[in-house]
Amino acid sequence: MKQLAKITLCTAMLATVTAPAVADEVFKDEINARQGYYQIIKYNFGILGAMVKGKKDYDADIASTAANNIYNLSKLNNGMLWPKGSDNSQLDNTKAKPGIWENFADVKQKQSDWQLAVEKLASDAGNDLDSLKKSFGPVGKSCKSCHDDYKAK
Ligand code: ASC
Repeated sequence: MKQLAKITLCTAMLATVTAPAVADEVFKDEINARQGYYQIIKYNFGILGAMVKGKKDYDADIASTAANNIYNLSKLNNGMLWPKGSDNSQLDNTKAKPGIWENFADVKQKQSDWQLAVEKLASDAGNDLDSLKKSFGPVGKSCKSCHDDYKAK
């Protein structure tokens, strides 16, 4: 019995040592959820981008809906989707860099800047194409500033 207990303990310890293979599974729900979140933002932002670039006719209702969708999404509390260690130095299924957790104050600042830009976009997008164009650029720039620093290519 003692021998069995030892074997069991050793097996458990070995499982802990080889845990990185399991890590992908540990944060899978969080990573899937945050990627889905950004996909919905991208879908809505893409509609606005097509209007801004003249690839799609400007439609005030659609523009307003898309911008307000992004605004509402910007208000989600997504803190639970960013567990420490769910980065691309540990995992293959994410482009999130470890710097996110090392410079968290900067990330939060960038997020709140983005929210402000999105709020303006939501109030302007349905007015006319010129208003949409003016407010669209700063949101794209804000997205990019975080991606440049914290999202792998
Ligand atoms: C998009 C998209 C982004 C941002 C960014 C803006 O449409 O998918 O990540 O705009 O490229 O610069």
